[in-house]
Amino acid sequence: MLTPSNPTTHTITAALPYANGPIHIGHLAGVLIPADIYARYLRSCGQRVLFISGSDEHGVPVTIRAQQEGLTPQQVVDKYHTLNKEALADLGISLDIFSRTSSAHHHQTTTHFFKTLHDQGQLEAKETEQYYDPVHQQFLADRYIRGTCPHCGHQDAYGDQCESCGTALSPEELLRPRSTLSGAPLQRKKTQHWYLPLDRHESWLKQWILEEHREWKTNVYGQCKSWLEQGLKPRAVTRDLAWGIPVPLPQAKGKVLYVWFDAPIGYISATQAWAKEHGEDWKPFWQNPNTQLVHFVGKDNIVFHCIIFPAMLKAHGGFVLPTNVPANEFLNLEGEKISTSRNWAVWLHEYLANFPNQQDVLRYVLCSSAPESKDSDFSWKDFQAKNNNELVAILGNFVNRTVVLTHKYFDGIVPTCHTLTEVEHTLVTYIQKLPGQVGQAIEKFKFKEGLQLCMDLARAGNKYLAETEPWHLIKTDRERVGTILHTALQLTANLAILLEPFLPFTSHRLEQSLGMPHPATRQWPQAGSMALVDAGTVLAAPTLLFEKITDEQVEIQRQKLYNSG
Ligand code: B3M
Ligand code: ZN
Repeated sequence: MLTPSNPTTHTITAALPYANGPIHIGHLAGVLIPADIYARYLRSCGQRVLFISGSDEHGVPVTIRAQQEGLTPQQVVDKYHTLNKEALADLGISLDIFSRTSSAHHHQTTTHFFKTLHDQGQLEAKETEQYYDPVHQQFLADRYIRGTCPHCGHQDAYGDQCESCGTALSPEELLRPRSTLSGAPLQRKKTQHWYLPLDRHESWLKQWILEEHREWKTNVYGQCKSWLEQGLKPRAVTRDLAWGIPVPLPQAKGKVLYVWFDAPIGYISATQAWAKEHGEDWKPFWQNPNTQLVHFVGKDNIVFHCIIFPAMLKAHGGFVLPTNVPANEFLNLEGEKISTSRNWAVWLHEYLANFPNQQDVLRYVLCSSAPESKDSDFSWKDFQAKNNNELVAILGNFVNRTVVLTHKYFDGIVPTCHTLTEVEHTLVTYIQKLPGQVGQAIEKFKFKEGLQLCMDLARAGNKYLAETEPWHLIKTDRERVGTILHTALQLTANLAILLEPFLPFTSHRLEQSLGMPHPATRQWPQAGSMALVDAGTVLAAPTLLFEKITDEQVEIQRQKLYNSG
């Protein structure tokens, strides 16, 4: 387990959501919530953590949205950046910075990065034929080209990726390519671009990933292996497009850097922006060989974070490479793929408005059904069931009974612990091991398992109360009841620490009701103890941690979804 005595620097990144729409539950379950759990846990262990994300503001998804909404690309990204930044803060995603790639600083950092690669001979210029829309008189970005996926036959695959099977594509691979702007048959026309020669990086990438990172998640390792075994080809890092960072070369007028070139550099520029604001040095987070760099991404981003960005970093020189890229699979919604463009999603800002003060319910449901090793599904019925049968009936019930009984029998003052019996000894042994077990699960990116281990503690608490029956004993053995409630309150205090990475709002409420210091961060090493709350401590008045979600509430959400999607 990580302890404060061996603090390491951890640079944790969450994939930058495109600022072409609001954040939805897919981003949360796949990327932001796992990254937040990991960051909070490491802080609780006394580690040095920088947790960064931001808006990905370039690229064709933004220009398409601008056309649809009748806005400029800048207006679109301003709108969604603000909306998403606030929503993430409301959900308790503990980012140190939520930056943006249209900032002047990001443009400078990226321009400099490109120039360095260019001047070091790490790029190749090549003239090729590209698809051109004769009606609109422009080269077509991959996303403006649609056609049939050669892998799965999906007829609406984009020029850069098939949304149905997740395969990354180039437009030339599409069968029957067509322009989405005009529908006109596409022409081929010559244009010059700059390429990152990935073929030059193939051999060290093979050694680094396939030999030295066998511990990466199987879905990630497998995807990398298949890419590497197919052989890497040069990838264009520039585009004929009006929206983006201009290519800083005199002969490249009208061209911009490819969004997937600038977006990952966004992690670096965000670090620099954070460091400047806090009077710190950014370099240890990227250039110290001991730094642990972990990228949280969805499965469609694996190749960019495991192969292309590392190749860029290596070509530039001086940067650490990711320690791990714990990518998740996809979360579906009511059995169908989430889609921003088809409006089939649960939007975070709407959830926050419809379920005020219930952030942890969403965090709980999305963590416990996260697509960690295979695609998973969110449904409103399941959301209700998990809230009512698990949060209310198990966690809330245990904490509530413990606090209410303490108020009832001891005026809300933590009673003294007297003689422990067998049942308490068993609990003590169990509790001692738990922080290590939950911690290990988190360190292995098995967040679901970690959360379930915490819920098992609440289950154990309920079982303990049911078996010892303090409500009967109170008539005959008040001292014994004191010991039972003292013990149950220690379990509750342990829950406050262990649940903090997962359910920070609940953890905070538990601390408040137990009179524990807040925040429960840097406290992981204290968990496992049965002496977290002193006898004599005055508890706050009992409040309900969770409330039942009604059938009616669920129906409203389902109607909204099915009427809009
Ligand atoms: N915006 C793609 C996505 O949201 C992209 C991630 C960039 S991370 C550098 O799937
Ligand atoms: Zn496909």
